[in-house]
Amino acid sequence: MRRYDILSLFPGFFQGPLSESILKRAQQRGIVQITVHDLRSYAHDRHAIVDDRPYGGGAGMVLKPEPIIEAVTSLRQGQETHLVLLTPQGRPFKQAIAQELVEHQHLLCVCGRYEGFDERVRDLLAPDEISIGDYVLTGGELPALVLLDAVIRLIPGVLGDEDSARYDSFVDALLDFPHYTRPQSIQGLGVPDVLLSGDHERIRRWRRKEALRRTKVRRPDLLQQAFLSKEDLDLLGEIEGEQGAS
Ligand code: 9D3
Repeated sequence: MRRYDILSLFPGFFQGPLSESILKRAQQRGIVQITVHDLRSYAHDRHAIVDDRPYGGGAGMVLKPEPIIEAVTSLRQGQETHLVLLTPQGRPFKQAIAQELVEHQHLLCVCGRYEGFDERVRDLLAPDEISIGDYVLTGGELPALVLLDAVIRLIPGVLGDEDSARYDSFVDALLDFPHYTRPQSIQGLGVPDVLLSGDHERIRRWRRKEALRRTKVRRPDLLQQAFLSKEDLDLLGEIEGEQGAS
């Protein structure tokens, strides 16, 4: 069983997300154990103070190093523990990092708050520092949930067979093709004929083409990195030849 520990000043943040759907099921089935720890319980002074004013002055508070070092030392399991610090200065989270992290049996995710960590936490604990993107949040709690959601769904047995099979061939290289379900007509909008044809080879080719079209229009950066087959290049040629393809 893989273990995921979360260290946070706001343990209540996690109760909802961990008690729903796939993350809940993974815990119930004993595939993962997720435990949330209150950073404040590792502060031993009378008022359980976890933050303090920055040396050199300036706005905001800095997380004191001792509670974090104590908590990490206490929660660490030998060499097995991979320590993740969620901070805006971390390496940008990607699917490739989720695939890397799922190989660890024990992750300890430490969520920052206020202006962040005392620099000596980095010096002493050499954490894997991760950011989830270039926008400003109020702390590392939502990033920890994002990271764990992305990692846990990769564990064999967590998703249903139908879900998981779809993902092992491609590492989400392209954007998804358009999906349709019933009704066949809504407010005058129908469903592409090819999807009603029953011709599985035509459907497969159409879906691949529309995935390529979307990726080209919305995420040309992804198309640059994608491994494209001869068929993909043919389909992109067709798209190029169409009106308004640009
Ligand atoms: C406005 C304060 N910022 C001054 C440059 C620093 C700052 C400190 C702490 C900004 C945000 C935060 C809280 N964010 C996180 O702890 C965080 C985060 C994020 O904000 N965006 C993306 N990924 C992450 S991971 C942790």
